[in-house]
Amino acid sequence: MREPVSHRGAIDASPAHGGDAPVRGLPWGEWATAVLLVALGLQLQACTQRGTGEWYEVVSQYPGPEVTDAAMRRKIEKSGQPWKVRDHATGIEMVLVMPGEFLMGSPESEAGRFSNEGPQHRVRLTRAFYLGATEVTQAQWRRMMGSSQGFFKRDSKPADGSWDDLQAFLSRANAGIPEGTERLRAPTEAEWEYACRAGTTGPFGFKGPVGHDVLNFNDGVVKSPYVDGKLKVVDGKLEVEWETPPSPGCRMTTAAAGSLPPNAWGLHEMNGNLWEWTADRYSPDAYSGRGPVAVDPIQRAVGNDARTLRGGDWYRSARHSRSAVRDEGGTSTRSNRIGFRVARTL
Ligand SMILES: [Ca+2]
Repeated sequence: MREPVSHRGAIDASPAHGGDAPVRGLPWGEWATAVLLVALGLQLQACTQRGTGEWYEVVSQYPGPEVTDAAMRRKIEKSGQPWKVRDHATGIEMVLVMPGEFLMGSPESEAGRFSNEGPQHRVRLTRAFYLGATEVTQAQWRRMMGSSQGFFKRDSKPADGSWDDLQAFLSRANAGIPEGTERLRAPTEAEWEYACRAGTTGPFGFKGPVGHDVLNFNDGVVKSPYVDGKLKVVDGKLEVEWETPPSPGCRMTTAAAGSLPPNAWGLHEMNGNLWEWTADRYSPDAYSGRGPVAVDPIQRAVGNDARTLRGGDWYRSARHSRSAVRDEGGTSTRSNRIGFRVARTL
């Protein structure tokens, strides 16, 4: 806005200039007109970008204080891309994850490890992407689908459902955006674990001890999920028959989206709460033979191939909510323990 003079040539070519008599009549008219037209031009340019190119509105240009990983902060600020955005169609808030490398899978020394978590190997992700700051909520689900979908009903809680349900949701969210261009999608398994770890190398994406204040999990032992032969929800929580009751603070229900502390990249409830669908076909030995560095790895899925689930859930022990844990789900599998998180490449 301080450079109108350098744009005088462009103003002379503008048909608007000659018709702007009141401004031209002033001694400083040329200068004022230049300012006006440059301002109008900038506004027009901004409108064009919003109208045709942008699928989001900016929530926060710069990383919030919750992004405690200094390296990721620097990458985001250097990129010039907004850190947190809100997808126009769904209302989902998403945070920017910049490219980088990490060790995927768990080391053999990790307590509670399952064999399908290895071999641990280096992965390089070459493209920045936006990832839902939380699991998809029931309010966001209803906005797209017209009806709620969640076993523990509340707008602020995550929706649950199958891979096929997610495809229906994405189909509506991406209406009008051509296939073959960037659209909302499920994250790849590698993207999911990279974002869950957020620079950490331990069992969980958060630091400090495992507790109900940082992870939604169940540290009791369930004898049966049924009471009197059926699932019983009281005050929004599942009542079960216990073999061993859990410690105080155990929820036995989903936590509201974003209610637990974020990881170092600003993502909530990656570990625990609900399992999340990823785009990869499930293969227990997916990591074998990936070489020294796997670049943007994905197990391509076709049709009804079982997909890989990540993150664990409110019903199982913390062991099942570790960052490296991998499970599988058939595409039509619905469960009150499986939800959704969406991604989109820039
Ligand atoms: Ca989760």
